Amino acid sequence: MSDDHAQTAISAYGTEIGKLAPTPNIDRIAANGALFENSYVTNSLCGPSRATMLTGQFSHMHGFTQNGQKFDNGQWNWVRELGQSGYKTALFGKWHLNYSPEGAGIDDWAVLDDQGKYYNPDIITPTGRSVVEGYASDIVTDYSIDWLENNAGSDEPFAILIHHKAPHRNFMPAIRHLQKYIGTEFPVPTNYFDHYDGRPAAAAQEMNIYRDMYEGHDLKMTTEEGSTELRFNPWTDDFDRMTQEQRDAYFGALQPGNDAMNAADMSEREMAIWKYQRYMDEYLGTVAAVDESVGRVLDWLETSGQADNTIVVYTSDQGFYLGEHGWFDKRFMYEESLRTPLVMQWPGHIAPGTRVGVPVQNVDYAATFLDFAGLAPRDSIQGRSLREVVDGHPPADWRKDIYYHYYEYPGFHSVRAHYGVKSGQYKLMRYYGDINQWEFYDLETDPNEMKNRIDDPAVQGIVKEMKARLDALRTQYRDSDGPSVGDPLTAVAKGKRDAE
Ligand code: SGN
Ligand code: CA
Repeated sequence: MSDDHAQTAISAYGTEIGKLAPTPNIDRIAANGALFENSYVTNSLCGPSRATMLTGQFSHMHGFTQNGQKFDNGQWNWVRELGQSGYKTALFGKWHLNYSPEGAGIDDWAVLDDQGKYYNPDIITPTGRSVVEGYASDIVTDYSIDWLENNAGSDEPFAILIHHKAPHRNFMPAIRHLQKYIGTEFPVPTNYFDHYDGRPAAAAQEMNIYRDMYEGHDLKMTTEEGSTELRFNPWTDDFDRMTQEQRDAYFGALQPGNDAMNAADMSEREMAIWKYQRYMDEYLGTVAAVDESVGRVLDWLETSGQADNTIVVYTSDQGFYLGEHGWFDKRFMYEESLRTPLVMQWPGHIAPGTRVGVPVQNVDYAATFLDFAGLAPRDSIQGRSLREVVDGHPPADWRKDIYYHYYEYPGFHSVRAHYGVKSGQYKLMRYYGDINQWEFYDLETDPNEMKNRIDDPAVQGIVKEMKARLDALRTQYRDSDGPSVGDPLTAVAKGKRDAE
């Protein structure tokens, strides 16, 4: 698993970016097995997603609705269950549900501290914390291969979770990948200069590339030609912890681009596009190391003889914006962050080249792993096993609708709380709190979600039907957080009611 990896940045998904920045090793999994064309999260944020994958429950059930909360490591999770059934279990990389996975029932672990650092990260193990010199994605892979060497070579079953920090902010590639995409022109999304008409919550966000990205910390822009001084860089630790050699190599590679940018007399629009290109160079540079990591693990499985009897899954904790609507980050129920990559191989069980079209969600993983391991299903799980789905015979009553609920507001990037339903080509969303607003999209005619048609008389029939579906999903999944679907609460009325 990676952190914040957009589907659009994986070549197996057939995207324009994928053509310019291919991911051959992630694609190997898709070629050996299945690619899920409609794979979604339930709450597009790190902690809640991870808790959902572990427990098979929506955020309101496992209780971890927003980052920064403390996940109860004692609750049921599929990794512990596999451990109790004779599997050796391990976790390397980002946990982010708590300080450490202590108590979650995982045999061996070494995790990054919180979000983790790209260079020379702090690593926490059961015996304490230390700084490990090197690049995070390589370190996580080294630990993982080492563990596999020592634990996975025999006939005993194992489960390993390899959780990269990349490509999460602040997007720092390994030295060897710094030049990889410099000079590549990435296609600027058609809605990069979105004005958010009719979408007040989209207008109120703080995750715009050309307005909110930190010019020093995120984009590594210098103050003037010839200078190495960074522009706005509120958290210096990411760069300060690098060795002099790493820093020289890193900033040396970016200096020509920075100098040219400072020397040029760019309009605001040209600068916004320059920032987009720099963002892509850096983000996709970090993806390159993740892809190499996947390749190393697949190679290990193949050469050790374990590949034929091992299920390999690649996913992310959510999707990400690569300039669509002008954004980075995630959180919104719009497509780019609602979608998450999912590919899976299991030789002899999943036919090579399988494409799964039905909607699946990360709430399905726990049920799937129990089922694949031959363990009994569990009542507390709200998702469903993907076994028949990957076999190409989804059960007749497979879900048609997916349910989504985002909570973290006030919070980083100022995305209002909202819930919603996606059903085929239609999407209905409701923001609640200080912005109270419904949105409705027909993705067939408006795939970029630019035209909120909630008040369009022509679609009132389907809006009504979608509201009923949303209401049914909230009942089915037992979500009573936020206003009920029938509650006509407006921002003003709510303020009044709170005052009473
Ligand atoms: C950090 C990032 C945010 C990001 C959150 C959540 N800022 O706070 O941009 O939205 O993590 O990300 S940073 O400059 O400190 O990196 S998540 O993947 O953990 O949910
Ligand atoms: Ca994330």
